[in-house]
Amino acid sequence: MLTRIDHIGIACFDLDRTVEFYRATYGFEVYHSEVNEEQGVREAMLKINETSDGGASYLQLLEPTRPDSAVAKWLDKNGEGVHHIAFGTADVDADAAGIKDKGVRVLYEEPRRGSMGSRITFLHPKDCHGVLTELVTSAPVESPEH
Ligand code: CMX
Ligand code: CO
Repeated sequence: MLTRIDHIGIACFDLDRTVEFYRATYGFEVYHSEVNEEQGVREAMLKINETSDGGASYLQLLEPTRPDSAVAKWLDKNGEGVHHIAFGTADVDADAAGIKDKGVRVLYEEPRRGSMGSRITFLHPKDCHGVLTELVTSAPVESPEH
């Protein structure tokens, strides 16, 4: 069951400048940052609030690390902006299977590694009314590393 908005993914050209915008404008601080080579991103997670399912909602700021990455390709075409939304669930495998049965393309056979040791998969935007949609199960114990 999908129980929260886990994050909104925002593509940017310059992660440090974008982080500074969110800090200076809204007072949001970086909760966690990492490079995910498989996804081709350098990212910062800004925690916005905790949620009633025991998780939290974040903004995920994304800068591409290589030109052939999904985010680089999207930035070339669209410029900066909202790239995807992510719903949180306790069981990404079960939710992805159930959604696949409804005829929506799930992009990965098996969930892959996301931020902070989470397990993630994506639904094709063309099957979701134009919205690239991610499903996330957080790691059992979140251990932020800066
Ligand atoms: N939102 C909405 N539509 C999108 C999109 C997005 N983020 N990315 C691509 N599309 C649309 C394109 O506009 C294009 O539409 P048209 O055919 O009408 O022009 C169509 O989808 C195909 O796009 P493309 O540019 O040819 O790109 P690809 O098909 O090569 O890749 C996708 C699209 C969704 C399969 C790819 O971006 C992907 O695998 N995404 C999942 C991984 C990812 O996004 N990782 C980065 C985030 C990591 C994280 O959150 O941790
Ligand atoms: Co994401």
